[in-house]
Amino acid sequence: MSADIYSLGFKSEVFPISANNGYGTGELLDKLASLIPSDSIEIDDEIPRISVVGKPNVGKSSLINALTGEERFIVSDVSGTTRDSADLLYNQFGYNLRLVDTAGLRKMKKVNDDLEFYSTLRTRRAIENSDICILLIDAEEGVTKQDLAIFFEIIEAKKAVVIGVNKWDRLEKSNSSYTEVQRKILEQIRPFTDVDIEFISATSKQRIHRLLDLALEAGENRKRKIPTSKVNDVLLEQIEAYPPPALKGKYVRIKFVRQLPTHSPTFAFYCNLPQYIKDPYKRYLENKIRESFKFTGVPISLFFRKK
Ligand SMILES: Nc1nc2c(ncn2[C@@H]2O[C@H](COP(=O)(O)OP(=O)(O)OP(=O)(O)O)[C@@H](O)[C@H]2O)c(=O)[nH]1
Ligand SMILES: [Mg+2]
Repeated sequence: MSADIYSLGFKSEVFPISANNGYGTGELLDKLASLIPSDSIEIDDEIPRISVVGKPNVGKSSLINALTGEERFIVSDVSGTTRDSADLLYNQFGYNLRLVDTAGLRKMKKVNDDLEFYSTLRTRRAIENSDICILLIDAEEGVTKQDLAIFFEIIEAKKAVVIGVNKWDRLEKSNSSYTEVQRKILEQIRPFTDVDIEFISATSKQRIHRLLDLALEAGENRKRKIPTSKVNDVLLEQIEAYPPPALKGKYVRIKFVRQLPTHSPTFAFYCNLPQYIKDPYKRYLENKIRESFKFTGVPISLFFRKK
């Protein structure tokens, strides 16, 4: 090996390492990384990863097949057809993203056989591993408990989300259908209602690209970073207009706000008595952030620190 390296004209460097305690391995890895030409590494990070999630039989595999125009994933009437997550690179029509088909997530109570237990775990992992989730719900059934459980799982994982109401072709529509169905969904997903909803049909391909565009937009919103000066300009004014209520005769003063450099939007509020800021006021601040900046489809975290 070393003879080959010399014959290729490489200069060698010696790195003392220990495989037992890891001594020196960091330096070795740094050196190796520096030797790999950067254009030979695929920067996977920049390709958004979109998982299609939802309960069994809602049309997840159908949606991905409709987008790709291929019968790549098995579609059937039998609930639980997809047992494992599978992803593909989607680069048609100018898109460049990863699409992940997942197993229908059931309520834990119903998960009784091993196979299903594992597909549930894998779906959870698919959510964890994605940037954006398309939550499909069934137009005829509306939002069920199962849908809500998945929705809150996405929110908990701090992923971007958009809701697709699938099998829209099956509904008798009146003019008020859209707004009526939308209103009901928003009612059910409270308090996090800053989410886009699109009505689609995977079988007739109706509005499926519109749904994908909204998903990508939510992904962009998740990456949004607001400059500190702007955050302070906007929020300190709102805070002054409606300050946190005094507690036990003590005034709570928020002095400074900034967005932290995290993967999903996180804001830190620096104040004299962080523990005195209660949930209703936190909701007020979150609403003001949402009104002032575009974070549709994205959970926001707020932290209160002493300063
Ligand atoms: N009418 C109508 N039927 C649909 C639509 N999308 C899917 N279906 C049907 O719904 C059934 C389930 O579709 P799948 O794509 O297998 O659903 P899935 O969510 O992948 O299901 P699992 O893998 O079992 O979780 C199939 O019979 C599809 O033909 C739609 O937009 N309209
Ligand atoms: Mg499937």
